[in-house]
Amino acid sequence: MGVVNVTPDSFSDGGAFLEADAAVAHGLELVGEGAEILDVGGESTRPGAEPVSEQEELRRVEPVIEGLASAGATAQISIDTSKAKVATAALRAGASLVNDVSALRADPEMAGVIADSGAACCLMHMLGEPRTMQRDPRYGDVVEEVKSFLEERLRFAVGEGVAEERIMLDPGIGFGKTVAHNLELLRRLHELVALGRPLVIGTSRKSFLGRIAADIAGLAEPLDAQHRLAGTIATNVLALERGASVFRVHDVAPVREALAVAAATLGG
Ligand code: PMM
Repeated sequence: MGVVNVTPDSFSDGGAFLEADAAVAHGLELVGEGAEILDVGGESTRPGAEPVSEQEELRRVEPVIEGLASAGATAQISIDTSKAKVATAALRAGASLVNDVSALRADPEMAGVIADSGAACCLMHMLGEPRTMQRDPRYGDVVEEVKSFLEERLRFAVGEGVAEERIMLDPGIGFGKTVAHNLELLRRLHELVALGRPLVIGTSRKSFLGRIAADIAGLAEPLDAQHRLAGTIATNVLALERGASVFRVHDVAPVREALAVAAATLGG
């Protein structure tokens, strides 16, 4: 799964057209690198990020999805949103997967939109909300808590009419988790695979990777996002070995190559 973020911090210059154009070109490039899913998002969920209005999110993502669909992108298009109206417009424009980081908790209409459209969905664990989630997150047993949350959300979605075979689950790496929580989730990922649905994993360029790399280099500040590829590859390979099946990344080509080598080595 290649990430296509249409947020001002990723495409800072130009008006709506330039922004959309650049995002479409980037998405097509990721397909060329082997992405089988493109995850288009118009609202940043980074720690501390402020929410974006529905109109603004729509303005950002709709032309990008239309552009990807009309360019004949061979990848499945995913919409990364927690808003039912944005999901509805995205599905109309050509998306067929809803990646909801709130796992159907943010918008009471979301489950119905997914159920009625027959789209696939990804339900992700998050403790708190993006603005505050990294302020001292605490768990008893992080894996057990994430697992029971995902189990409950899976049951809820099925109860609302979403077909179980179209649901994927995601532990939400970095969403209300310390470095130690993220590492424990990755180490014990097979316990989440036991829920019986495909697991999505999103470690790409996340800050815990920059912190670990800074520690070994003796630096006080985490390495920046451009210098987290080695950690991204390491964690995705480990996630593959522990049973994950969808890998949400910014750097499709190197991760895909690493996963192909790892899969060949594992005999898959
Ligand atoms: N991470 C981000 C955004 N959306 N969706 C899923 N399913 N899983 C994730 O881990 C995830 C996500 C934040 O990353 P970005 O700001 O680099 O897109």
